[in-house]
Amino acid sequence: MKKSLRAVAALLACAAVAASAGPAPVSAEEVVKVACVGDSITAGTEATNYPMYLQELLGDGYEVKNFGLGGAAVRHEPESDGTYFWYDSAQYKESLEYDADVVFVMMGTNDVGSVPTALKRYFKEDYYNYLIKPYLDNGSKVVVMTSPYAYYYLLQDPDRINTLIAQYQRELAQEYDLQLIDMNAATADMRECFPDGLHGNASGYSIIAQTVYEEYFGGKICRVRAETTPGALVTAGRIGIKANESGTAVLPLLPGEHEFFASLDGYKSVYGTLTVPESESGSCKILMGEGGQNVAVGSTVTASSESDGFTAPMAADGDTETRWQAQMGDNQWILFDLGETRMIGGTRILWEPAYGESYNILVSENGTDFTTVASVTEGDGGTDEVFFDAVNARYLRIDCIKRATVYGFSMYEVQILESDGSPLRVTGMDISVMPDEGFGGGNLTVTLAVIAVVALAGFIALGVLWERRRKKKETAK
Ligand SMILES: [Ca+2]
Repeated sequence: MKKSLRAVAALLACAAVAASAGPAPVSAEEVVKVACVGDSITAGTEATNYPMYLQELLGDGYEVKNFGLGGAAVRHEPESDGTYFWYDSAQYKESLEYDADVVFVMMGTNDVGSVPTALKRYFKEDYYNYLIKPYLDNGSKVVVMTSPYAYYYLLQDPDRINTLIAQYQRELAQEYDLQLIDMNAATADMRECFPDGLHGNASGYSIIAQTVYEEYFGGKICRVRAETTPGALVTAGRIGIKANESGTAVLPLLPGEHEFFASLDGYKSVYGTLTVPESESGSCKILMGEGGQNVAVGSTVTASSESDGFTAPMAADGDTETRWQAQMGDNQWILFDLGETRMIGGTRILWEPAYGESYNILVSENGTDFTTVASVTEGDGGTDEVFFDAVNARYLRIDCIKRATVYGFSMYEVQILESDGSPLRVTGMDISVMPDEGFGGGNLTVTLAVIAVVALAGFIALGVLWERRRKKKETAK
């Protein structure tokens, strides 16, 4: 970083830090050095780890370094060859030499294998004498963090981390008068953010970084309560939380705009922009009507052609292993007769690798006069979800126009999604989070019901754009 920029940033940092418990930079010319010490949970991966996100949050004026080492533990005991795995490690030495202003220590998860009597004997003592004291002697401030909530551990009962280890970590901070960040509490009830039970995904690590940012650096985090359907995955930026049994998902979010996506129950979803205000907490309500059930199974299915015994009804038998296959060639169709008129709002096509690049979806009430409700021109196979304005229809036909491969069009399954008139997918929504009186704050509540119907063309364009942006982001990490 250039010196002039650094000076300005450090001044700003000074102001931010002064209001919290953070350290004052030695001079305006210097950046605040932050060391993150810990095990594989701190190390993360190159693509995603919490120190990286913390750096992003703090910005210029701060330098955050990751000293995480997989397998590192608190216990100060030599291995059979006389070396100390963590205490002899390059990470530990470099973290001391780094001479940080503040050191965040999140260690202890790997000590869970120690028997309770041994843990009791060494945990706090070794933690202080060998892990913390050298940093304090260096003049660094040390912040102790409890281990993130453990949901699964291959060889151990994960609850021992959440009870025993976390308790020792809390006691340690208290006994030695060190600031504590209770990461265990901050990461409870978010199983989906810790896929292997211990390590975070982008969401989990973002939450860890945000917790440090909020609790130590005084950063502003708003807790957004989304009310939706139980089990729905609600995603804003990198944070993704599943709604609980009551349909509530609480997302810790930075103020500002976030790309928003909520998959409500596997059929219905919402894309949009979520605007989070500068308040402690707030809520948004994401409501979609009933509907979305697949009504195609058991319908009468015919097609322009079949081949090799892969018949048309196999595309709607409810079995994702069986499939319809047309004879080789473009311009084929498959027709579903639901037996009675239903209100439908979308289809989900599960393509076999021989997928269609372009196709139209048409509906009819009488089987003679068909109306095109959707056109897909750049299909990429896999699962295609195509939503349209709710329409009454007994028949649905897919006109397969152009193949993506030399083989005949082939579909494992076509799901026809029922609608109650409300859209199965809403996109381009602006969702505002408002301060919520009844939820953790003391402010006003405004909830927003998602009721907008978006034109089909708009959906396809935005939906595809959003997906692309997301993919681009993923690969850019
Ligand atoms: Ca099938």
